Amino acid sequence: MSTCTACATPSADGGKKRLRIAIQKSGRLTDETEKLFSRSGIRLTEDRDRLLAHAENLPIDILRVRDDDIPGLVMDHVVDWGIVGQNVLEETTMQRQVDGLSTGYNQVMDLNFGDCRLSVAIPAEQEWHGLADLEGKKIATTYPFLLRRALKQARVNYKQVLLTGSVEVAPRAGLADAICDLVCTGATLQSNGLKEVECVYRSQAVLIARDQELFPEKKALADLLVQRFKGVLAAAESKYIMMNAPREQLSAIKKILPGSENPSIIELEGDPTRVALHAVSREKVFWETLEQLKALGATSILVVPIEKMLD
Ligand code: PRT
Ligand code: ZN
Repeated sequence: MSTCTACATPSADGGKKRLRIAIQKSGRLTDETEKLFSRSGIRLTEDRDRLLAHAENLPIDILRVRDDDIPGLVMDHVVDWGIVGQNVLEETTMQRQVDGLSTGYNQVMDLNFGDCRLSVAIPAEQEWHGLADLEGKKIATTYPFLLRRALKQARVNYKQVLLTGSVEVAPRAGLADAICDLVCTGATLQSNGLKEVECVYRSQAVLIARDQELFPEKKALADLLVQRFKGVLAAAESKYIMMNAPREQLSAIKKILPGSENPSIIELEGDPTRVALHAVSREKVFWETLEQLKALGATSILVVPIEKMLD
C-alpha cells in the first residue's frame, strides 16, 4: 500500500486505478466545476472542507486546493488531472521555468466557464493612446509574468508592483499609476474609478492532465470522463426546438434554424398543410430567430434545454 503525497492518506491501488483530480477548493471556479462533475455523473461526498474527497460511484479522488497550486500538482505528477484558469496555468508555467521546475502537462479541453481577461486599467479621467503610455510607469499586478510578456512585446519599460490582492485600489492608494488585473464584467474597475484600456490575455477554465501515460484502467476511466464532459458542454450550448409549421415554408425554416441537422418532420392529423418540426440546435437560439420563424407561419414554438448529449 502506498501513501498519497498530498494528503498522507494511504491509497490502496498505488495510484494505478483511481483518477486523482485537483480542483479549486473555494472560489470562482468551484461551483461550475462541481456542476460539471454532477452533470457528468460524478457524485462527490458533500464535505467541501476536506482536502481529499472521494467520488461515491466512480474510482475518482478529488483534491480540493487553492487554484494557484493546481498547475504544480499536475506538473509534479501528484494528481492526474487539474481544473484551473488558463491565466493561473500560464503564469505558473512561466514562474516554474524561472525556478527550474518541471512544466510539462497536456491540455485536455477548454471548459467554457471562468471566462475573464487580464487587462491594463488606468484612472478613468486619464487619456489613453496605447501601451507606450505606460513607459516608466508603476503597474500593480498579481500576474507579473503575463504582464512582462505583453509589455516586452510592446517594448515598454515599466516598474512592477507585485500585489496578491486588492490590486484595484493601488492607483487610489498612490501605490501605482496603472494596474493589470483580471476583469469579468468591469464593475470592480468602474467602482474604483478605473477604466480598462488594453486586454493582454484572455482566459477560461481548462482541464489539464499530467504528461505521463496513465495505467490502462485509469486511462479507460479518463477517456470515458472526457466523453462525458464533452457531452455536458455540447448539451449546455444546445437546445431542442419544436414547432408547428406550414409545410410550404419548410425549406425557409430549415435555413433559419441555427446549427441544426436534419429535423424530424411529423404529420399533423387533420391538417395536411401543416407539420410538426423537431430539431436539435447546437448553437444559441436567439429571440430574433423565433420571431423570424413566427413570421414564416410557425406556431407553438418551444425551445427546451438539453440535459445530456452523446453523439
Ligand atoms: O483562494 P484561491 O487562490 O483558490 O482563489 P483566488 O482568489 O486566487 O481566485 P478566484 O476564485 O478569485 O478566481 C479563480 C479563477 O477564476 C481566476 O484565476 C480566473 O481564471 C477566473 N475568473 C473569472 C476570475 C474572474 N472571472 C474575476 N472576475 N478571477 C478573478 N476575478 C476577480 C478580479 O480579480 C477582480 O477582483 O473579480 C474582480 C473583477 O470582476 P468584475 O466582474 O467586477 O470585472
Ligand atoms: Zn489563487
